[in-house]
Amino acid sequence: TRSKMSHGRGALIVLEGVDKAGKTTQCKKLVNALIESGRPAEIMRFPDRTTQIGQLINAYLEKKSNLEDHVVHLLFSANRWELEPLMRKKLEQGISLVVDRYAFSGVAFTSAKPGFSLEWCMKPDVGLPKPDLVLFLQLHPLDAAQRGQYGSERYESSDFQKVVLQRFEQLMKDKSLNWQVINAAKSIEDLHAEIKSHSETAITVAEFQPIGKL
Ligand code: DGP
Repeated sequence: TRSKMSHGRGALIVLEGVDKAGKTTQCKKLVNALIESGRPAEIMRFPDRTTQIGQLINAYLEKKSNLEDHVVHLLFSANRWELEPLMRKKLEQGISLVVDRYAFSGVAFTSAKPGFSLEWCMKPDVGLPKPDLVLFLQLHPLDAAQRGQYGSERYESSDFQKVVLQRFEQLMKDKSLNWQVINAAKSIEDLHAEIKSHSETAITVAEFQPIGKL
């Protein structure tokens, strides 16, 4: 494979969006395209259900266990923190990370529950590596519903997802982050082209900048 002469760090690229927006498909396509063009890249996803904490989260999402809402929130955050050293290491090695969900899902999903403020929800993730680019795959709840039934996991109902979308919209007002809102109703290939172009720019910009903190 060809290799671009790159000496700086990798970029942290996050894909966010409501369920069914196409994040996972796009993450895979993006990583493949970046590698193909000589830019080292790896995929990550949160929650990472493979760790011990991830298994607690998985059981909760599959409704095999019930956990108090604050506890769940902190477990999702702990799951990101346990991978923080690895993320930092990869970025410093010049590997760009394409991440399927991050702290913004954490805040949007928990704050969609009654009694949780955005502010409280953001606290546990403060200090995590700051994304160089957050791609928000925007999909109208009606379009999401057309992509078939939601599964049987927790949070998979259109009423809850509507509130989640509102919370994401509040988070996007934070101009200290590089949010790019992408219309996810278009074709997989068109979406991919747009995501790839934003990502290449972000990688170039991030290269010689320090890793930021949330
Ligand atoms: P996924 O594996 O991408 O389908 O995500 C699993 C579900 O968990 C999905 O409905 C979104 C939700 N989720 C992801 N991250 C968090 C988080 O940090 N906190 C909460 N409460 N929910 C989350």
